[in-house]
Amino acid sequence: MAHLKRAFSSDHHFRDGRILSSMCTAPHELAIKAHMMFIEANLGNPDLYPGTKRLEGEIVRVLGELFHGKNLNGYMTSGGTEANITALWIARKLSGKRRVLFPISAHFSITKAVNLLNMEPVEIELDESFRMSVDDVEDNISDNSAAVICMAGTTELGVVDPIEQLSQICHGNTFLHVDAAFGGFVLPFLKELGYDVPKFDFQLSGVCSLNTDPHKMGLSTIPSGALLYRDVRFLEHITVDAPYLISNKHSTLTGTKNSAAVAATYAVLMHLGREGFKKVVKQCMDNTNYLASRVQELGFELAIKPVTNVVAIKLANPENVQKELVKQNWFVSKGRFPKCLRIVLMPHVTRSALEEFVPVLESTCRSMGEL
Ligand code: 0PR
Repeated sequence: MAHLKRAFSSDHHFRDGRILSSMCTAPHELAIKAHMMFIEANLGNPDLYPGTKRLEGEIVRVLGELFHGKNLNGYMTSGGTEANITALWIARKLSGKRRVLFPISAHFSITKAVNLLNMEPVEIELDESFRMSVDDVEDNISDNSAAVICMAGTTELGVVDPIEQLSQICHGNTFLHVDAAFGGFVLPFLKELGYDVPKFDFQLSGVCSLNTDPHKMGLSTIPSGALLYRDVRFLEHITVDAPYLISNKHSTLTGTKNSAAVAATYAVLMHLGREGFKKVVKQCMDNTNYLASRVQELGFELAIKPVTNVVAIKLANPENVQKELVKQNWFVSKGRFPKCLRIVLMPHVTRSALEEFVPVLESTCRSMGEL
């Protein structure tokens, strides 16, 4: 225990209020309770855990409704990486083709998936709003394309690709997967709060699958991702025989899997409901708008007007500024397109932490000639 305490105290914690880089956050207290209760559950062997399996089915149903799907299928994953790999695995098997179109703003898990599946990456440029360029997709899509991957909330800027147009291009021909790992628990509630949110989910008929991460804005415990797909037959393509199991079949990438987070996710979904999540997203967006105006008043330029709870400040050399801020125990990250300092306004980031942070950002940037 002494070793553990030492290790724990050298970690950084959300409750310190200084982690401004993460897309994960402190889980809801009920999620922690549920997680502990189901600590030995293993949906890799669902025959032993029919109760946990039922919770997973309920989550898929609730998320299906949230994302305007009808009778969607799906299951819980360890997060966005596993979900993205699985979606591309399905697309590869379904189409028998190798070319994958994805924006240069895609999360690096797509590169991993393309690599693992020995697919051929086709990187698509961004338009002037840093979204996947529809023109570039049209120039590159062909009968040889296995899939198009698009983003509903990019990791770096939180922007949403023009999915309605992509859906029209792909419909009936090419598998379209939406990576809403971050945006899935933001966009539906932003819309309810009156923000202008483009369509991104199963209400678009070309969308074949979508993933979202309860362990990001869903306030669940790690590891919690969800993959939803339109057609139950998709899964047949990745199903293998599992002779040791009562059910005889296995269709998920991981075998034994931490399933406590399934209970945690169920608990938060039921406890907060749409109204609860709306409040969480409102607080995050209020802080986003607050930070955006404070830094603009100081003379910084934003990469974009925030569309989700990410503030991206244009800098000549974000890497050096990041290093200086980290030295002062402020954990920020950086973006590439365009070069910027990236701050994610997650639920653990408080207004008072921002009030402390802004003068540090100002003095650091002044001393480095960035302001
Ligand atoms: N898709 C998107 C859009 C993502 O932003 C991420 C991760 C993934 C997929 C992959 O999800 P998993 O990491 O759950 O497999 N986004 C963050 C990132 O890599 C995760 C993160 C978390 C970053 C904590 C920093 C941090 O401190 O940027």
